[in-house]
Amino acid sequence: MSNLTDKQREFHLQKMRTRFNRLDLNQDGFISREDYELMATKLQEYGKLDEEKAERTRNAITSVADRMGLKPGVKIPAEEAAQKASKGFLSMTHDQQLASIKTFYPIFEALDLNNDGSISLEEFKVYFRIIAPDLSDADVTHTFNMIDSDRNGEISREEFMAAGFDFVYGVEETEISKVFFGPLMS
Ligand SMILES: [Ca+2]
Ligand SMILES: [Ca+2]
Ligand SMILES: [Ca+2]
Repeated sequence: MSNLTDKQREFHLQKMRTRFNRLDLNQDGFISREDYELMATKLQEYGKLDEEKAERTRNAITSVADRMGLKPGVKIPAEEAAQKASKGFLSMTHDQQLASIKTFYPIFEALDLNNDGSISLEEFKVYFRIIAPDLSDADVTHTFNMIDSDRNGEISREEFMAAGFDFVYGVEETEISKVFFGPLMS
């Protein structure tokens, strides 16, 4: 992806900024393991998970932190994380991008609170209450509807992967890209 315009690169960076701003759950300006642990704790609490699911969720979420090299004590400024992620994702070949899709699986598993294979609106609201507590119900529902591309009221694994793929790798200003992590931040 070397022939991208400045506008496309800037749009992609804006998405990554939004992503890390949302994932900086303790809002200290840094991305660290603590943010991911807080995510697991809040999913357990808000999602009223039983012990087994809570444990699986924590493992899934911390595997994401592990993949990012976030060992205990490591802190990356959110802006640096966004710049690095944008550069890294945009320099991958299409085959590398497709192969990396499986890294989204643990997130999907974690958001499917009742393990029925899809994410309901209620489950999605639990997640957004954690990453974007400032958003209105209507905004969250809009994001949900954008990801639920066949509009059957449930987000399937395939729909989640497709939306995540557009958000993480896409450079076009699609609506899904603009709302996947809530409205874009600059
Ligand atoms: Ca943080
Ligand atoms: Ca579910
Ligand atoms: Ca659907």
